[in-house]
Amino acid sequence: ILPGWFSEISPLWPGEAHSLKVEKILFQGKSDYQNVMVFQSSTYGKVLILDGVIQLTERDECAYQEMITHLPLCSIPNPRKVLVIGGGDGGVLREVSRHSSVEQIDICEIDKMVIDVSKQFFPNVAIGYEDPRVKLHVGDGVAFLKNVPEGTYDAVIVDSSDPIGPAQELFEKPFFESVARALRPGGVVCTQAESIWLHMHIIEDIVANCRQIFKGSVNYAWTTVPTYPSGVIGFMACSTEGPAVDFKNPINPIDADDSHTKTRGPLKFYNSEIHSASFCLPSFAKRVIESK
Ligand code: AAT
Repeated sequence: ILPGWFSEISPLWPGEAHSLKVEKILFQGKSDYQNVMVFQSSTYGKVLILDGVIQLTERDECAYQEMITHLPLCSIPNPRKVLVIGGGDGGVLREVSRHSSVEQIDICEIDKMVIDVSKQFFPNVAIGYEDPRVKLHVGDGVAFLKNVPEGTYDAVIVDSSDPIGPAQELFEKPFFESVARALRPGGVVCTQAESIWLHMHIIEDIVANCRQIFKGSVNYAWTTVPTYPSGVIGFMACSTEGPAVDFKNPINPIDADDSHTKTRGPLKFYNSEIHSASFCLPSFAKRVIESK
């Protein structure tokens, strides 16, 4: 490990570690759930770390937050009620609130320290909390979903950390079952689904579970995030039985109307072309995902 550099070391990506040069450590704390750190990097702006794993950097957070949000919300007409699980930094809230049809945005984040730290160090991300439609619940997403009445949401976005630590259950079958229950017929879910370069075994399990549970459609999409392990990260985009959802051909474009850019700034990454393209898979991944 180089002095003055942060290296992201984890058993989830053995034998490799992406490093960022640290200018200054801005925050270090230990919450009830995880170690929380913020540092100023030389080339990616401020960086948020949980248990030694990069959650976001100011420079490339757009590529993740915009995609995990607009892939589901641009695929259905007039999303009204949206639930975010995880996502305590507020970036997904910022993106959901760009949609004028949305009336209610619930978020369930387990760790209050992530919320407070984001508000202190990442104002352009935590700006998501300023929207009056947002209702914050601090708690475990698994427990929260158990108490949601059946058919409540048009969309659920699972912005979760990796399956070691508090997010482990967010990758398991009972959790996906309660997501499906919480969605209306033809409702959509988009979950963080790891990297095709590193985690095909995790992805295989998620896809197999989702095919059993989501009777509408089950799709894998991906995006590039230079500071995430292997530089790419994927999403499971699924719909429940009901009105058909064709994720690959978005019917609710956000690009045209720009009133949402006034306080939040313009979209930096997402557009309709990249939406459709994100479902195209390299052959090695396509073989595995389509065979499940
Ligand atoms: N927005 C991009 C950053 C994340 S954050 C993931 C969030 O999920 C964290 O704030 C974490 O505290 C929260 N979380 C973890 N487990 C739970 C749970 N059981 N219930 C509710 N919230 C939870 C994603 C980073 C991806 C990293 C890829 N390597």
